[in-house]
Amino acid sequence: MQRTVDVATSFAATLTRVGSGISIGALGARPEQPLELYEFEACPFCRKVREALSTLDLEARIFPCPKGGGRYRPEVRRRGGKEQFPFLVDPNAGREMYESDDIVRHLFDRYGDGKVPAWLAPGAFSRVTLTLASGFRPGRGLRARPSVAPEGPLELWSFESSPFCRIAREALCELEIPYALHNVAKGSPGRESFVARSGRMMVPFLVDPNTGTELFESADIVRYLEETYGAPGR
Ligand SMILES: N[C@@H](CCC(=O)N[C@@H](CS)C(=O)NCC(=O)O)C(=O)O
Repeated sequence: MQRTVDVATSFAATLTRVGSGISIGALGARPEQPLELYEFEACPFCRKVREALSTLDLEARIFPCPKGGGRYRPEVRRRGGKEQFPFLVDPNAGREMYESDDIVRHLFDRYGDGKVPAWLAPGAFSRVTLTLASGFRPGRGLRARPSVAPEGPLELWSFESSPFCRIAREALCELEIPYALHNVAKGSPGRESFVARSGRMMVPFLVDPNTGTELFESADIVRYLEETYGAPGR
């Protein structure tokens, strides 16, 4: 029952955002070095940037910064001067940026065709629906929970609007686990190599090089993350 509610509310969040991030748009130049995004899953402004990454078929190194988190928040404060999220580092452009609208504009200018889709543009529609989407997932991907840091980053194949990928990302976020995010939205040129790598076109797909684990299925991924990196009572 709990799982049904979980999937249904995640699906509702996707519908609220009219599926933004389900498929790719016009792609421009590709970054030579990976983008870095400091964010947390529940933050509506971070959601907007993740939707842009998915639409533009961009990979990113994700550094989860849930409220109360001590693993990556200090880095954002050190680099940018304040704890505000999202915070994007684009080494290709020599930019370190706050403000979701500026980040989205930068991403579409540099890695798209320069046109920000209407549902990602500044304004009431995106503000209200992004906030509503977070409202369907109260408390999920919001606060840090005790965890053990992995030795190295994990890898997640995902796309932003998948209800199941969201469930996996929320757990990664709350446990402050860094990961390489491979976006494979519909139409992504990366799908072919993903299928060659994983054996089938299904996301989320988690790889943990620290333990040699590879998993499909959001429920299994959440269980694995809790058992491996969750630290109850710490
Ligand atoms: N105008 C900013 C607003 C960003 C913002 O308010 N982010 C919130 C999270 S949703 C934040 O950083 N809060 C501080 C915190 O979480 O400590 C944007 O669009 O990026």
